[in-house]
This record gives sequence, C-alpha cells and structure tokens, in this order.
Amino acid sequence: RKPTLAVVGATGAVGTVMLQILSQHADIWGEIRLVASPRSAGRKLAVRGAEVEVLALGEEVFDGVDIALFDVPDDVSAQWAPIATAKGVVVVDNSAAFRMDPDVPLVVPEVNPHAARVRPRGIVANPNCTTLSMIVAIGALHAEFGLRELIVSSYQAVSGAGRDGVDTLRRQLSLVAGGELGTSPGDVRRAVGDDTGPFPAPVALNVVPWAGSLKDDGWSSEEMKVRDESRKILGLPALRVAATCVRVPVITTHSLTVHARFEDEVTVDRAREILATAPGVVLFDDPAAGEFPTPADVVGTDPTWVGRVRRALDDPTALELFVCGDNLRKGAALNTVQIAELVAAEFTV
Ligand code: 2RA
Repeated sequence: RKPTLAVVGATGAVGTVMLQILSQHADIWGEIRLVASPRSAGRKLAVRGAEVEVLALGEEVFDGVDIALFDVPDDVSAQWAPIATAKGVVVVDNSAAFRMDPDVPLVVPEVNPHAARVRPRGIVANPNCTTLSMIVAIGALHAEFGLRELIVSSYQAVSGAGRDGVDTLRRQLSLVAGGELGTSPGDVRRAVGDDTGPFPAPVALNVVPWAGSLKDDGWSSEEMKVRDESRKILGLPALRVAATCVRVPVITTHSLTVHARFEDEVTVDRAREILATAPGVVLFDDPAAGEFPTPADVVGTDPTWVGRVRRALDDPTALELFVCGDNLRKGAALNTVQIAELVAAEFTV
C-alpha cells in the first residue's frame, strides 16, 4: 500500500517548494492531500502533474492520512499536530514548536537518519533553515574529526521571512534603484519609507544584523536555534556554539561563514576529501579560478555547497568554510520531504 500524504500549509513559500519536490522525486505516495487556512481553501495547485483542490484545515482532513508535512506558524503546529497524531498520523513539522522537545527527534537524513525511527509523540521535527544550510557539511566533518566548537555568521536570504520578506526586498529594490542612494546616512531609510516589512531596517542596499525575536542577554531566537539545534542533531549537548545571524539582500539561499574547531589537528586535504564525497554536499573551491559558491548560483539546487576551505592560521585544529544552501529547498521543503520518505519506507516494507 502506498502511504497517503497531507501537505499542511501547501500555499506558502515553503509549501510551494514542497509540491515541486514531490512532483520531481520518485512517486512513492498514494493520495497527496493539500491543506491550508480556510482563506486558501478551494484554490487548485499542481502536484505530480495534476491540479489538486486545497482543503481547509480541520480535523477531518487527517482521516486516512499516514504522514503529514506541516509548514505553518508555530502556534498552528502546536495546536494541530497533536490533533493529527491522535488520528495516527506521523507529523513531520517545520515549525519551531517541537524542535527542542526531548520526545521529538530533530532529523537531517544525511546526519542522523536513525533518530527518525524513535518518535514518542508521533512527530518528527525539521530544523530551522539556518541550521540546515550548514549542518550536512558540518555533520560529515564531525563524523571524521569530532567537532568541539562552531563559530558562525549567517548571511540570510529574505525568503526565510516568507513571501512578505521577498515582497519587501523587491519593493525596496524598485525604490532605491538608480540614483545616488547609499551615500549618506539615512538616505536608503528615507527612500524605502517606514514600511520595512518583516525586517527591523531596510534590507535593500543594506545588511541587517538581526533575524527572529529577542531572547535573553541580547541573543536572537535565530542565533539560539543554530546553537540548540546543532547540538541536538549532532548529539553533542555541550557543543560550544556562537552564532551571529544577519539578513542580506538575497532572495533565496542562506550562506554562512563557519569556524569549526575539532578534537585534533586537521588537514585541508582530508577535509576536502570528506566534503567532496559526503552525500548532499558539493565542494566548489578553487579561488584561483574564481570558484566558490554564491547564493545567486546555488539557488534552486538541493546540495549544501562548500568553498573557501582553509585551516585556521592560528589553530591547527580548526577549519574555516563558506557554505551556501537554498533555504527553501534543503533548508525547509526538501529536508521535510526527505524525512517523510524515510518514514514512508516503514509503511512499504
Ligand atoms: C529566517 N530561518 O531565515 C528563518 C526562517 N525560519 O528568517
């Protein structure tokens, strides 16, 4: 029997990519049911080459469903995932509602696939896109070298903040194009006006050292997610992590600089071998030829791209990397679908 899948949040930025990926991957599913808020019910969306009508979120949409992908706000997941699991549905959730719940595995199939099999609450959580954009490469290096510390800075695309983020950057770009803006204090801010969308400052012609909400001692929620989720996925509860998360004027694809310190001395040659052969990773690293990943080249692709691999000049146990990953694909929709495919294998054996 082919399992029945529901996609909850099918009309959102990530939901749209989920439907594309489900249409591209081997078709292991029976029915695929599309679900969204009542506002979007009745719309038709293409999946697997057919138009499917979107149903309004309600208890009955989970009848007969085996696995449900959720990409909805945290409070909606918190309310509706338990309703789905009470009906026997395995929920793969891309919100932050359950990620740090000790009874919910947080899974990246290339790094900790075994974790997806133990799910006391019937829920498997998908990590945040910033963690996901680097963790496949870091997991491969950790498996060989033993990770001790991560110091990262992110360069996050506006689609991480959803359709509103993308609309905001495009609107601001049209307001600042041409002319001499970006040459005196506040000129960009005046040109884009008070409506900075989901961002606390203009993002066009700018970088904004903030993503998420304010947590203790000046850290942002996004920075805490990088720390907490990396620890959980890698099974390193005491891993030292320091993250600074920054929004940049890129539509889609998060980038990160990573300083990764390991147990013993590392060599760039061995690191390059590991990265070149790790599933889900592409090593693209030849600065002499101008080759390194950039978001504009990586967007729309599945792997984690790694370049600028260097050994730290002042610490032979540490590597410096530049990593790019499409935040809507591996950072969200793709990883969620991959988890669902892992769980689906249990239904079909
Ligand atoms: C962002 N990581 O980029 C967030 C989305 N979950 O804003």
